[in-house]
Amino acid sequence: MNNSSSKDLFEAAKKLIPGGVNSPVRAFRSVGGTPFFTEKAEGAYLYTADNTQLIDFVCTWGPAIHGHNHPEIKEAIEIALRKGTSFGTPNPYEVGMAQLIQKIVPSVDKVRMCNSGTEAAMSSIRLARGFTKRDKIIKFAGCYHGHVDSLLVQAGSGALTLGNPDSAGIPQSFADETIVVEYNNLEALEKAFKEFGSEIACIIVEPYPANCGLILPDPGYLKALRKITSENGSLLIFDEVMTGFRVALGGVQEKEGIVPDLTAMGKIIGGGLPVGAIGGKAEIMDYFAPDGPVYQAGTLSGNPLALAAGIASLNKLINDNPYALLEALGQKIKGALLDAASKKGLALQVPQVGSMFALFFTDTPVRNFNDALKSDTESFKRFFNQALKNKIYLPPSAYETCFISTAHESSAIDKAVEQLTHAIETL
Ligand code: KE4
Repeated sequence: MNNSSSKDLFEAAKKLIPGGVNSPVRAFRSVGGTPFFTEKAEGAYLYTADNTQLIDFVCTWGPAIHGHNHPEIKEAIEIALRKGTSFGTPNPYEVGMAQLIQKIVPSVDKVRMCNSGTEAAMSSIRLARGFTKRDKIIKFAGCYHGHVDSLLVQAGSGALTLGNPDSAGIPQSFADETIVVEYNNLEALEKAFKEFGSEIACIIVEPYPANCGLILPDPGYLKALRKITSENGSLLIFDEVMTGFRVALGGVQEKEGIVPDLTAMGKIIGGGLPVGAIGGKAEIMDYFAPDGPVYQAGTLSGNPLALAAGIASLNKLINDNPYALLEALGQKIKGALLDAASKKGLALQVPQVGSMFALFFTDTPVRNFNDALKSDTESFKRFFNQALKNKIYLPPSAYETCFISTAHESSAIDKAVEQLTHAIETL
């Protein structure tokens, strides 16, 4: 299929791969059109099978914080590759990675590596249940923690509901153990603990929900999650698969000064290769087999290539400390979008923190998933497609978050500001 167009590749893919994609969001279903196929990625750019160069604000959904195909990460992989791809035994990279995460993430004494954010979330709730000997878990409407049966559970209409499966193939009995609460709604959370407190093993939360667009916590909200879990003997799990090492070196927990009991991690710590990790307090982590009774395993967990790439990525973050730059780039994009929208009299919210931002076409601030659902997704679809025509690639869904890399700093950010402004003007 070399030198084939995206259209031909997609036709072939649809005959062999469900929906023609290996992850649903890539199918462009909510924005229409045919997804482009990427042949190569470098810095802030994707190069498609149609010989188009796009400025990329997806950054492979988070890992590419230094831009795509960074030479230092590539070199680390090449050095590891010379020694082999996988051993199935402990290897020195696992110690190196665990030392780095323990040094960087405030709440982490010990780390268990796995191969995806889904596995990290799944294993962390199993660990919480094993440690507390309780079955119920609380998640928040709009938060996504990977395709874990007990977390693919949607809220009902209320601010607090017992879960309903959010996918076919999930028994109601699995969803029955999941309580879904509205984010930023303390009253609903207190009600859940009043009703189920002694049964609740954990809260799992994206501290900055970024899978329903981007939602930021009310002042004091995250501290309240810490307080109510401690008071009820439940664990607080931060799912920092996206925010970890991105909004600050130590993630949201460093930025907000909160110490969760467990943290699910992924993306950046794999430098673009498959990775996930669970980190937390030693007394809890030691419940994982082989020391403890909670089973968790993986053939490729701690893979030397993925960890070599992740270690290089983390060391670069430690050495370069790019967070002020990433914040400035995020604010530049946010300011340009809001200026263009206000000149056009268009209702637009652009929540932004560091190198993460999202767009809600609505005139009211978005504080929870219900607010997000009220935003105008048709306008987002038109904006997405106009931006793509202007060679800017945004996440192909109104309920995702955009990512900026340090590689955007040079000409890419100015070009993107110009083209995104133009896209708003044409709406
Ligand atoms: P993975 O299993 O996809 O590595 O991670 C699951 C996951 C867990 N927790 C959070 C907070 C996440 O954002 C994710 C995955 N993020 C999506 C982007 N919204 C991945 C993109 C996709 O599904 O293709």
